[in-house]
Amino acid sequence: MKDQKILHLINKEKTRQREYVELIASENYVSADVLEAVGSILTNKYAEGYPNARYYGGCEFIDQIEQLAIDRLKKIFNAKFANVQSHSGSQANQGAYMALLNPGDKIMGMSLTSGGHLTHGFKVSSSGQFYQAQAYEVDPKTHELNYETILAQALKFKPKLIICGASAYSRIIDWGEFRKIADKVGAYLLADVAHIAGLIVADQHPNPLDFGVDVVTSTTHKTLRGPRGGIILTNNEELAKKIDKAVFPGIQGGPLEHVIAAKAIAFGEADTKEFNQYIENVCLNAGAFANEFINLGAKVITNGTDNHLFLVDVKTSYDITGQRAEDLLLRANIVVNKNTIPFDKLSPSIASGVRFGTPAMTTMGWNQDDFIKLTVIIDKIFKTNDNKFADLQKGQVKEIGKKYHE
Ligand code: DSN
Repeated sequence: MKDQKILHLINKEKTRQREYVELIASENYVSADVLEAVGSILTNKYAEGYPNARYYGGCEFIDQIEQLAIDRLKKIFNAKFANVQSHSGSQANQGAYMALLNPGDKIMGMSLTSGGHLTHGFKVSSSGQFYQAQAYEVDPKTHELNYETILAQALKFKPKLIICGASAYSRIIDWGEFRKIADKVGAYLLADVAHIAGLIVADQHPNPLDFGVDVVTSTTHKTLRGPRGGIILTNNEELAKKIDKAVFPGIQGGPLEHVIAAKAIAFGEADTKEFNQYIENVCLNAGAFANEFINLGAKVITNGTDNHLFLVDVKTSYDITGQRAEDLLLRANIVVNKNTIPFDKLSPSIASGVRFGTPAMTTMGWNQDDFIKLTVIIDKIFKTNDNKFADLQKGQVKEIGKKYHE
């Protein structure tokens, strides 16, 4: 690379990614093939439109690449229709909303503090500004979804769209219950499976398409372990046509075909026994990780996890904020994100919780034993709440991951 400034920074980031323990639940390490496709000459090509119906010449090979991505995605999700052009998960949601709604329509999604996403109707997001949004919460006692109270709220609010799916919810989502609620109020149902897409593909979480969910959106870079990007799926032909129109030309121009090629590769990788085993390990590791926190006396939201992530209430458990916890762990080469917990009194920029996830370190080969050892160190760091002590834990943290770097 000729640009020495950028090269220098990329190399610094490469070292950071190798030396830090990555526990951000939405991050992962992609394969060399995915990386190669993202950095390929496909980035040179404009291809507005869809395979065999483009607004630019010379799309012969691009068409085949995008069609492969579509076909592979349909196969792994057992879906009838797929759009692979969304640049991100947020744009997948934006595209799906444009296909299903008119400005001003009512939508209902999970609140940010209960574990929902900004694009599920939060006030600062376009989803909260273009549509009349009302948030549902998790149950105040169990912190799990309470389908009865969501139904009662939906009957009152009468949304045109109900959004299910989350960014920080550690339990199985019952798509069937959501379908019943949507049917009772005559609403469309959208499942945003960005976090659990890999689990669905590997049969570790039910597939919303098996329960009649109208539209499924996702990112491709979390548990699915592909490049950064978005996708939209449906089994409804009419909706599929509307979705294609909404994505292009509705909200996007030229698709990122280098990213679409990388998506195709990741979908192929996800269609293997090795990927199923990987996802099983991701979930086993998360279970062991959460249980060790509980054994050490910490408060884990919902008292455990069914998936790849969980939240620790660090305010109640250790009398520190999520921000302080994040800062302390960074000193020990551990990367997490502070996260609000259900009914959090602190703002998202300080937060009372930390979100822990296992997808990235499981890709690096970590097992349950490694996560248990790490929990003991994290627990001590939080209990001690001292910068110097946190700094000193770096060596022990490195020791756990050492065998995977040799
Ligand atoms: N999806 C969010 C996360 O879980 O990190 C980012 O938007």
